Amino acid sequence: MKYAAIEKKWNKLWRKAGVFEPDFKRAKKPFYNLMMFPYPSAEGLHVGNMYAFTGSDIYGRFKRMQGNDVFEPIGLDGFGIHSENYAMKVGQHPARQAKISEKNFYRQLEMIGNGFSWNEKLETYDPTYYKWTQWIFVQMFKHGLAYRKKKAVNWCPSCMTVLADEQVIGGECERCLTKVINKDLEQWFFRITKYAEKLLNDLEKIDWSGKVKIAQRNWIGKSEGALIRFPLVFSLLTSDVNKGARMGNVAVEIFTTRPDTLFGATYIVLSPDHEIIEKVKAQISNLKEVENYILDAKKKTAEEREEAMEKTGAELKGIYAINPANQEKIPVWISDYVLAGYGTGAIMAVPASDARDFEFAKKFNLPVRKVVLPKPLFSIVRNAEDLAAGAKQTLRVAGECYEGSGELINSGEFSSMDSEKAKWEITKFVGGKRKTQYRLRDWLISRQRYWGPPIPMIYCEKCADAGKGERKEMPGWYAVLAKDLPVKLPYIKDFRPRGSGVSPLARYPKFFKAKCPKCSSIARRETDVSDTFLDSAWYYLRYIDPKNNKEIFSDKLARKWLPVDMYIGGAEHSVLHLLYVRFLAKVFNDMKLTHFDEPFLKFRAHGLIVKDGAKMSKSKGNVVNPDQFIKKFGADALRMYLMFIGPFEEGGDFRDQGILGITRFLARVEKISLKISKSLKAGLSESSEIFLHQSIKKITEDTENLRYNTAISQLMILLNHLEELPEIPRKTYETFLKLLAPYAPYISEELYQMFSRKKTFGKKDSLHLSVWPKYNLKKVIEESFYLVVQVNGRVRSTIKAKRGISQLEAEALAKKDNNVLKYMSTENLKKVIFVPDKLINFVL
Ligand code: ANZ
Ligand code: ZN
Repeated sequence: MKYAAIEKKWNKLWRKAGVFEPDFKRAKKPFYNLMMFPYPSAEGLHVGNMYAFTGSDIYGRFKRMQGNDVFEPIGLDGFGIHSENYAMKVGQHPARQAKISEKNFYRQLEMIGNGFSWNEKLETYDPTYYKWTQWIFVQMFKHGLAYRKKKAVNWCPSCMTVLADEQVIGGECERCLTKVINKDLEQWFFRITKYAEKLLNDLEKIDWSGKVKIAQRNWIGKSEGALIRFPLVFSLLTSDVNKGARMGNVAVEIFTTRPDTLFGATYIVLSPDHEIIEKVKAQISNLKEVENYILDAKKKTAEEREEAMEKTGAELKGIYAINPANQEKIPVWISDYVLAGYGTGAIMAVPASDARDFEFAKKFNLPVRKVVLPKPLFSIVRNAEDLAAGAKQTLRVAGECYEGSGELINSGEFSSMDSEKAKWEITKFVGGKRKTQYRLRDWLISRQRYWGPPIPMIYCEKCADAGKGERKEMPGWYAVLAKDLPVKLPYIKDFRPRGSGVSPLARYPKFFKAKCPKCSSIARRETDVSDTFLDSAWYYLRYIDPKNNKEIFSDKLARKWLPVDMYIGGAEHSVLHLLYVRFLAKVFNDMKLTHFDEPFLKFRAHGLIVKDGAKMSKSKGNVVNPDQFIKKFGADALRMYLMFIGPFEEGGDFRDQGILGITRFLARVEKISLKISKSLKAGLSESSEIFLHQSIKKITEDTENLRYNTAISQLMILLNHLEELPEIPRKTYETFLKLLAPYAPYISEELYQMFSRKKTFGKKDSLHLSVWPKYNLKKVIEESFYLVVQVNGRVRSTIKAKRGISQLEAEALAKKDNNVLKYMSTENLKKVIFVPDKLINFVL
């Protein structure tokens, strides 16, 4: 077969007939099959992209043949740093490079044989798209979910922009692997933390890959604890150092998950960034040392601080805190193991119950007071081993710190209380507050780069001075009016970032000079652009109505097509994209824009492809370009090979020679078409019929569960079987092609159309809209079995018999068997033992 010619022909015919275009308004069984759209920044679609797309497409084709109106859109996530960095690398302007990449990507995406609905394609850098990205920003602002704040942010010195926490992996920029540093900048944030609890709880109601749910749960990081105030005293104010003097109302609030250990708090520790340090500066007797420590700490990233081998710190001499449980005066330290951005940025240290505090106390010679003892060990001792373990534990408890729960000691009136119970009683006793804390941070949305949607905001200094603004918490700020959207990204020559902390757009007065929407004085447009993750956080909504220029999408279509039925993509997006999409879906639901609050009912993460056992990378030069393989072997062969090398959700190892097995298989599929019976009435033998139905069942179930590799194995076994038949009924061959269709869409269509007498090809004629084969359950269950016949317990024969036969029938069958007859005479038969559907034993 001439693969290239066939593929070209079918791409054309399918598109012309609209085989993969659902009828948006009239569809009866809408099924939204979505795959994460690619960012077209690199040299082109690589085999990893294709792997994911093929797996998603097989599912879509399968669902389509099962009678669903499948919608499988495609587009490009072409705004953002990935694309911009690539453009800079190849010395091209991002806007021009986008057009080049777009062409190349769409060419490749058409080649891989996916049933895309091309009419609905979209690109995030298209002004008709980002008009709505900006519109979303405006809605976020109007609903109080977008705000500005000065913050020490992650700064990538190489990309010269800020990064969201999610984009920093192990202290490095997720894109360029440069070490990330801290920088204080005014930034826009989206208030995702407001949705932390919902994002966490609703994980229960969606059918997603387990590892992604776990990653999201950890990322959100819920902790239940208490806020407790430690008043500060200041020793320089009084001659009696031991007494100290209260400094008005100055107190440090700490967050703890273990208020039960409060009596064991022997010092407190502040993050070096804690704001109270500035306020009490005058009272610190070793200020120089403290300031040096703070300077050093500022240079480190959060990651470095957390992973530091040895604890460091400085005491704020002259200042003490009062432990509110026992009124004890305890030292105040600063240390970078306490993070600024978590809890209150201050902790009470309980070295006897917390390993990090213990380490710190050991190093700086601070007191350790045990307040929790494990519940009496003897009660659980059952054997020598337990006893030994118990003894060991007791020793360790005595020597070091014990982090578990148990019984309180040294805790005043709470001594001997159960520590779990004491948690909230002690909190109450000292006037603390219960507090639920999340690890999740607000989403940093602004980027000081060029290639993105300009943030549609205007700042008016005059209004700001007058305390006026669209939202009272942000004087001077106004959203761009809906009629003025989109704020077009201008074509500027000098688009490169300079690392000055401002966007390249800030160098273009023509862009940023604006009129205040309120007072009409000269105002300044925001020059930052929004994070690419905003572009991709809502694209699935636009796909259903991409040409709508009156609204973001039609509600009617949304009710018909959304939420997405099946979403497939990489697990690396667990906490970035996949969390942002869920967040916005919830916001839209609250704004009454949509009728659902989870965007994807089902999500499956695909595995990764490696090359000869190693990760594919440009530096190793082992990146597989699908183009060459498609040219040489055809798209069908590459699709099937990719799906065959391992379970789709686990990935596999790409070996150049591996594809040959598949090409031979496809050639044999073609070859057996010569054996199709002339007579239309020809049928299969009973046993072949059974085998066919078993195969349909297995391929159906495997495909539904994305076990494509084993479905392909079954196709191969079925082909072997058909090859052995003298003749193949036409219907059987058609069934085979239908089972093959999702996997090898071109060849199966070509062979299927052999039977067509029509001159023109219409939508209804396509194999891909034919009905997926059904299996007959009765046939699937084997109807016969092998009856084991014994004489005096020894096997003398096995005879094929019908399932469910009676003892008498089995006896009759056995007595016809010559070998059995040789060993028995009916006269001295004492007993017959019969096990239905298994065995018969004649005892003589
Ligand atoms: C006293 C204590 C005693 C604590 C004890 C733990 C064990 P999770 O579960 O992660 O929420 N902590 C609070 N704020 C912190 C910050 N900004 N930087 C570093 N550590 C901080 O952890 C909560 C616990 O982590 C809190 O409870 C606090 O230490 C510490 F036996 O308070 B704990
Ligand atoms: Zn104004």
